[in-house]
Amino acid sequence: MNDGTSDIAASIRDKAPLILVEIKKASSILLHCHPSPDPDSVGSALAMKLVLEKMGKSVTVIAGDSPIPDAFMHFPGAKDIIAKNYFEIDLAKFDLFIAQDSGGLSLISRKGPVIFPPNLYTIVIDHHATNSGYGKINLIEVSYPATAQVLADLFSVWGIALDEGVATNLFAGIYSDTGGLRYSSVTAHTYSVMADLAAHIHDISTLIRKMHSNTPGALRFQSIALKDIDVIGGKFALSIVPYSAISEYGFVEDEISAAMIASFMLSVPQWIASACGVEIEPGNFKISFRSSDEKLCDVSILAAALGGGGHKAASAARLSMSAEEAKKLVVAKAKELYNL
Ligand SMILES: [Mn+2]
Repeated sequence: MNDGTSDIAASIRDKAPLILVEIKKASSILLHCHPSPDPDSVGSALAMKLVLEKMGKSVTVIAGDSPIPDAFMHFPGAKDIIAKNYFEIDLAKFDLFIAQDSGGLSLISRKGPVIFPPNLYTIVIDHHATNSGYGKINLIEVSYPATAQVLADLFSVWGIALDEGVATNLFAGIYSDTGGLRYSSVTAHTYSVMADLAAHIHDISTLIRKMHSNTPGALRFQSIALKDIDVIGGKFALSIVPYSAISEYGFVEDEISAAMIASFMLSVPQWIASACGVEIEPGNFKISFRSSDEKLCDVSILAAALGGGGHKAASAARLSMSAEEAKKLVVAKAKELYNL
């Protein structure tokens, strides 16, 4: 009989006891959210916080470089997140830092060079293939679609009894990082984990409805981003949103999700990959890439070619140039890398 735990990745079984030893030694633990946090970042931080507090630890979650979007404030424990970045806290107060869902030091902060003081033992828990392994212990399971799924299995190996707070945060993280269980990184094991989590959530439909919520501003942004789509070789959809559109409508950060647009464009079956670039400030683009078929089109290669990184099906980069140059560059690189 498959009890659902036999599919837990070997890396998690191997590292779980080592991580637990370090947690038991620690008294004050720091967690963070990555810049432009998504539900996997926030949900993983909050789930870990709730579990560590049950172990009697003092835990601080910092928001990091970006504010926590209002849309995530319903995550259990979200109100306790401290609105500070890595450079605004006294690192001497902590003896353990668990960096989650962050492939590199720039995902801890972009406000300066991230250095871990000697008092701060660092554990990395992540699922990004591009993770350099910058911790003393690195639990990086690249076959998993979300850090929250790594945590769900880690907690299961530790024998932690789930409660609604932990389950809700992990469910939100996995649901979001899989595009609502749509991406190819989703396995039967993911569904098994989600079923376990769902069993502890009393109103699952309300949670899912909240995960799909919009604001009027976000809808307006979507209409603008979807207005002019370039399709390269009939397969690769590209939307570039210039700063003029952002400033004209006065969009706020939560409303302008390049990742959301890139994912949404894949609802057209012929478009197997997509990119959305948003000029968040003049000459500065945040660009997200998505692929519905990572064998035909691995978008981590394109992101890497543009100085970014991520997964085969979901990646991102930053570009410093004009909207015209950004469009030209992405078109040229996509044509070159994918023979479009
Ligand atoms: Mn993630």
